Amino acid sequence: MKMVFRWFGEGNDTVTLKQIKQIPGVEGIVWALHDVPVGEEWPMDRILQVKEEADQAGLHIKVVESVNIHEDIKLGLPSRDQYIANYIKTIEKLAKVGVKVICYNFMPVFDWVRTDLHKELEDGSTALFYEKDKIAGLDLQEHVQRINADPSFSMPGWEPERLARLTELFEAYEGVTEEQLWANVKYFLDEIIPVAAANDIRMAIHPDDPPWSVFGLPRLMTGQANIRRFLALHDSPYNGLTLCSGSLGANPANDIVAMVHEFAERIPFAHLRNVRVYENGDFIETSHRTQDGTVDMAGIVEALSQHQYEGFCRPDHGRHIWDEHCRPGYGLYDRALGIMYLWGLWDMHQKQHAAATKGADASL
Ligand code: DNO
Ligand code: MN
Repeated sequence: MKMVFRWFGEGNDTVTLKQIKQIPGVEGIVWALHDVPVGEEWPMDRILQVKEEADQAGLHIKVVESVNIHEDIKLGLPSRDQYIANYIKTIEKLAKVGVKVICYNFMPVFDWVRTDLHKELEDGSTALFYEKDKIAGLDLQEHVQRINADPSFSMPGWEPERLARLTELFEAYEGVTEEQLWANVKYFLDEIIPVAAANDIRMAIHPDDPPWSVFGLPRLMTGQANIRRFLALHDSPYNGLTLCSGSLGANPANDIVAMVHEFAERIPFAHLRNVRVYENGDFIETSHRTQDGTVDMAGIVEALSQHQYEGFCRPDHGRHIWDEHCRPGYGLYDRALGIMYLWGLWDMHQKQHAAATKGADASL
């Protein structure tokens, strides 16, 4: 397991590269050019600038999250070919600087959805919160106005230009069924996966967050059966999954340990975090410890260890603790604590595995 840490870039993140380097076992950053409009080709000089900064800090840039997918690709519009051509050029450039994994998602209109970015937990820390009924009864237009008035309601991944076009987008998605979305993702993969393979970059789709349909929009990456179907669209190691335990874990019916066992070879990247799901379907992002939420974190790390997982892993989101002011979900402290918990679980299993292997060797 290779530990990496998401970093939003100089001037765009409260955490510094120096701090990241001091978290035990972190070898690289998870990065993106967040200000390049979705669909455009990433400029090489900007890519090189991030490489230079990371090099100086002693961190690598092998994992990118995300090269976002233009809405026209998801909608299957004729203009998608141009956006796919741009995507291919970006893949080729990223390969030149040593990128090995590209995380992306195929969620219509929205990336992750929450109703409160600073919900207080019992210990006085705050975390991202999702109230199921609120979303089910949400007036979308009102919510857009709320974000326009106070951008802190927005999220990384909710690109401003996307929000501005919201009404238009909703009209465009009218009548787009789940099956059409499957056809559109297949079209994208048919073009992209051969390029990714030629450039030795593993594409890693992120599950939908939350893993069910929101605002009546179709969603694909919601559970084990659909992930299986997705991976079978291109049976190649370059067509992979970002195993996000927090996203998938928001639906308690998802057995993430079983997913690790089934998909291990196809997981180049894992997001490991916990959530607590309440009986009414609401959920909150808790600390990483198994007992603090409803996701079997210990079981997931054990399963990864059983498969001798060699992919990348990041602690994903954390709570806001110790009065830290940071991007919602992306503070230093709780994510660093999460990393130490993940290492603790991992090292224990690896040590047991090494002892068992040695024992087996000795008895030969
Ligand atoms: C994930 C979130 C998302 C994620 C994208 C991946 O854990 O932070 O914004 O980065 O869905 O494309
Ligand atoms: Mn995630």
